[in-house]
Amino acid sequence: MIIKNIKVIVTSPGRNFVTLKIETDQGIYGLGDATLNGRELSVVSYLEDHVIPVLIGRDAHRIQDIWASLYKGAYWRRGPVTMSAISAVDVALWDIKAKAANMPLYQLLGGASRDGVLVYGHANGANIAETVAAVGSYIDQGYKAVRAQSGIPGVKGSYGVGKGTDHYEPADSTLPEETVWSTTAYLNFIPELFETLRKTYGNEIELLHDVHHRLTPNEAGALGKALEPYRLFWMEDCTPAENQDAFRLVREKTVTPLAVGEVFNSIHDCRRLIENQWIDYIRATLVHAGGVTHLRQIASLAELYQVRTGFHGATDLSPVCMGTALNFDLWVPNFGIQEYMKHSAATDEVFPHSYTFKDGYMHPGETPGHGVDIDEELAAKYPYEPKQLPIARLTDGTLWNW
Ligand code: KDG
Ligand code: MG
Repeated sequence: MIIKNIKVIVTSPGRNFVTLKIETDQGIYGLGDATLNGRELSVVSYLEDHVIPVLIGRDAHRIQDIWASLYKGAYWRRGPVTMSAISAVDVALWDIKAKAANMPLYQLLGGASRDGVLVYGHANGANIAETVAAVGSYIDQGYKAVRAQSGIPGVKGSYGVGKGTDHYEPADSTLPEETVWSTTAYLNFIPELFETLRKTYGNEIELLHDVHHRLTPNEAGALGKALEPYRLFWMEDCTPAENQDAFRLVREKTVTPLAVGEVFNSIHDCRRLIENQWIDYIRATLVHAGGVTHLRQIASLAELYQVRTGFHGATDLSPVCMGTALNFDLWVPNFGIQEYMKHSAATDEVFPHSYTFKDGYMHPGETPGHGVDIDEELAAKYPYEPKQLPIARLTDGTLWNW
């Protein structure tokens, strides 16, 4: 099956998405997500200028060889732009292979290991009362796991808190919005949020929290310890992970489960974290960490060390990524949980899909491939809108980790 034509489709139905469409001589096409939030057009250029020309005429079935030639053949390995481009090609090729086999991708990977994919939703509010109410509304919708984020008194633009009644969408300004960070205010506040949540909803609901890289390892260890009575499912991105050894320091101080990896793009970003069992969940995703081919390698390494998957699934990852992730999740032996932030109605219309949600679990559906399509005519009605993610400064003006 020969690759005949490849398109990069940029659309912004409420937020920007980059989609790769690979067409073959047999009429089968595949879609891959190439969205890198706030840096979308750099991936478009990487694909159009450097990747597409070398793929035309290649055998679409040779996924492994194409992966290796894009990874090794560029000489410049890894990095979010390169790996997002490789991921998009890889996912589109797996979509094609599964369509050619006339089976949903999860069947091609080895079949279902479970009946449904446990997902967690995003609850947030300007204060504890609002966040508690938001968690309640997820429980009412059937969710078994909910991430809770709250505005912190005295901290302008706390991470994870929506504006007004809108869902939280961090990349909402042309130039980076400046937010403020106070570790002291945060550490003084957060235990009370989870204490209130446990008092209100009991112990059965799984609760998650994203620190979004803001703490030092020592502070993260202290927070994990303070949260132990509230039995979190995980504490996410508690400290930056460029230095993987930082997690050893956190691990020594707390038994609160640790999740990390949404910004990782390679197995080399998490090898030490996994081999040393410093983390419990790996969050690297199909869209940024090399597609199905590379994530399979990461998940297999993790399985050896009882580290489970917990893929990133924010709204800046398109439905194409979501559909592929759900196929992967249904199969992967060491599955933990999948993040699920509902896309807008406009996004769902541009990307018709077969995945469904019921009673806290999702299923990718039985459509051959990953089960997600694109309405190109509709997509063309939503032109690209330049948007960047915020930055965070300490109260004295020092630039911090957002
Ligand atoms: O593009 C950045 C977002 O995807 C990120 O801020 C969301 O941390 C996030 C999460 O856990 O979904
Ligand atoms: Mg996160």
